[in-house]
Amino acid sequence: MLLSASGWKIPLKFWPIITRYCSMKGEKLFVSVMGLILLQSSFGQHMTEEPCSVQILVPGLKGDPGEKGEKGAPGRPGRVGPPGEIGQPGVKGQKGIMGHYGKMGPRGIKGVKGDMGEAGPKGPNGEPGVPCECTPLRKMIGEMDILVAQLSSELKFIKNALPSPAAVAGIKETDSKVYLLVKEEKRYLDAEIYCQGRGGHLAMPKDEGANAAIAGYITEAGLSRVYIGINDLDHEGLFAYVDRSPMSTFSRWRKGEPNNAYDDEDCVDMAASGDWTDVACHPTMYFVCEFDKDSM
Ligand SMILES: [Ca+2]
Ligand SMILES: [Ca+2]
Repeated sequence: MLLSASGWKIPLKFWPIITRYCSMKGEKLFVSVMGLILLQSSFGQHMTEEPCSVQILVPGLKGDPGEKGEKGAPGRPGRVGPPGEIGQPGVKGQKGIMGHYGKMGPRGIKGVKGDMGEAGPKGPNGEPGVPCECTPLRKMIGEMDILVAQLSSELKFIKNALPSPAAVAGIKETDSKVYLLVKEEKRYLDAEIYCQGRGGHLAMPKDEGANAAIAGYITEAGLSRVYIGINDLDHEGLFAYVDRSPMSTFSRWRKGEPNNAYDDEDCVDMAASGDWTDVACHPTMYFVCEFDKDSM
């Protein structure tokens, strides 16, 4: 609203903005209210002289309320609120479907060796051998096989018969027997057990040749007498060999023997001379074992 300023007193609350329009300079100036007060005293006499007019802009009375405006645009999002409280655990869901197979894992440790498989099919025949003059060689090999077999059996016997070298005075043999003088004092029955444990018996001389061989053995060993395999343990006065074979016609009783002295002589020893004597069975003495060559 444009109002003339001459003679008007303007309340402070309506201090206006004064705009002076100057036609000469063609410019618009804004002057403060304080300037307006000064103008009030001199404005009347200058109005006719200056080609300017001053107009004061003053807010008018409050108008009628306008029509309601249109709804504005949505406001900006508010600030982020504080974290909420921890919720209650939910109900366990149902098991899901099986996933895809994973990657192959690392190689495992070596397993236990399996059982032996069945024998495979028979292979093809080999190429025919080259002919040679093999007859002499075969004969030699055959003879060597026999020698090896004999050595093996003798070695087996020695291993079985010799408990310790000091206990044995070597071996003696005839065409069919091997005799072993054992320098280890034993009672008669223990001596027989010893001989049986090595595949033989106490020596059983059944002819002069065998008796002489055993006697020579005793003599060479420097002994006076040894147990041999003859006794009358089953029937008093009826002597037999320790393998229960009967006495033959051969015997070498010392003169006056057997006499069953003290009614306690059921076993037999042989002297270095080859003579036999019936003696008690419980004293300990050396003895001679015999072994059949056929069974060795
Ligand atoms: Ca007797
Ligand atoms: Ca006697």
